Amino acid sequence: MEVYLDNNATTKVDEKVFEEMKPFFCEVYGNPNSLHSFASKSHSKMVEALDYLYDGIGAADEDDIIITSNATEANNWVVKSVWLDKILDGDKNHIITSEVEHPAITAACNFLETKGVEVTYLNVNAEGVLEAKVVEDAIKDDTALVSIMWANNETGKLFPIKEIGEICKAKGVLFHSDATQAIGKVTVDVQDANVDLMSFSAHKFHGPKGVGGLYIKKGVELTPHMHGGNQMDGRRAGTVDVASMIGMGKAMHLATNTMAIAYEKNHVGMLRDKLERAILKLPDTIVIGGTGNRTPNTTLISIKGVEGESMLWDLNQNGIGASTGSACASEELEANPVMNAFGSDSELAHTGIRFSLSRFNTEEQIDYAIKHITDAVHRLRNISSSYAYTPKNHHSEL
Ligand code: C6P
Repeated sequence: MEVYLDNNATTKVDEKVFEEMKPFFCEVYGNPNSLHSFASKSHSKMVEALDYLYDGIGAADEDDIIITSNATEANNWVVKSVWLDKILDGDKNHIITSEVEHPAITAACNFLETKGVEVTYLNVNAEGVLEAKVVEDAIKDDTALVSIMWANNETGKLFPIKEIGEICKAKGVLFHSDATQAIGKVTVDVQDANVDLMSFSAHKFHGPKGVGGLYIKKGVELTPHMHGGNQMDGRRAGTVDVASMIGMGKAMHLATNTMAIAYEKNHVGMLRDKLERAILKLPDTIVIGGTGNRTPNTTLISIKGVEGESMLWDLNQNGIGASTGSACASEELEANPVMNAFGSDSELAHTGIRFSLSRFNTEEQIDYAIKHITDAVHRLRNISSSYAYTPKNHHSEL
């Protein structure tokens, strides 16, 4: 059996999404900006896709959603545009973010630091959550941007976006949220949350890879990301990837609708909890950051005495795909910043395994995964030099 439990890295494209995209390669291929019927067929389907995107994130008609290649591009655009508009061409010099953002934010901020910009990387609390008050206290007169993720990719922890949005609005500071791991898992409503800018990637919610978007609230000025033609209101010039955009629209429609069906009826949460409960029955296991306030599909578990990489290898032998953290840091041997945010316990950082589910996982798959995870823990602890079995921790359910 194959069990894919790495859906925070990427998801399977929904067949319905793929079907929707297919005609736009070889049959309907007109440039949507041309003035003939080959073009208008693409164009009308793109309008439908945009409508799905607006509905899915609760955007107002007068707001903008600009198609990008992914969330990384959208995040970089925000950070660098703020530098150009508000720092180089303005009187601000300070950006606030958190220590647990994706590198698409932190690396862009690190780059700005080399240009003399002051960046504050806020700490999360013991549960891995950023408190809104901490953001409020960090805002200064010269703060140009607050960028805080909606949900963390490794722990699944949800951040108080609405409260932070209200604080930023009251203080007149631009507020961006990276919602890459929230869309399709929890309700995301940009108006209710008072966000000015929000990034997302289609492949995290069963859409294609290589396409994403940036929500821009009406009235928010950003230097165009690409200068050129007048596609995307001149904010990101270049012929858009029509098939991918249409796929992303359909995926958003299904994810936000399916959320009502699968997530709200708690199919995904129920399976995640079953998996988690079974692992936690093993001695010396903990959920990093605890079980409160998370996306329903994610759990980050530390299994004492079991090196994360060895566990992944063992599971992979049995057709189970999981990860030790975010996919883009998986070749680095150092403990990543999210794990480090929980303190200096390097064992915790090296024994963390992330399981992230999707609406396509079944109970049969989870039962299979539980069996193989349990076996793997037993095997790896037996050969571990750092984990000594005692009568207390050598439970019979192993
Ligand atoms: N996180 C993970 O395994 P792209 O690659 O641009 O589609 O998505 C980047 C990105 C941005 N923000 C957040 C919160 C993310 O989780 C990701 C992707 C994957 O956790 C791959 S590193």
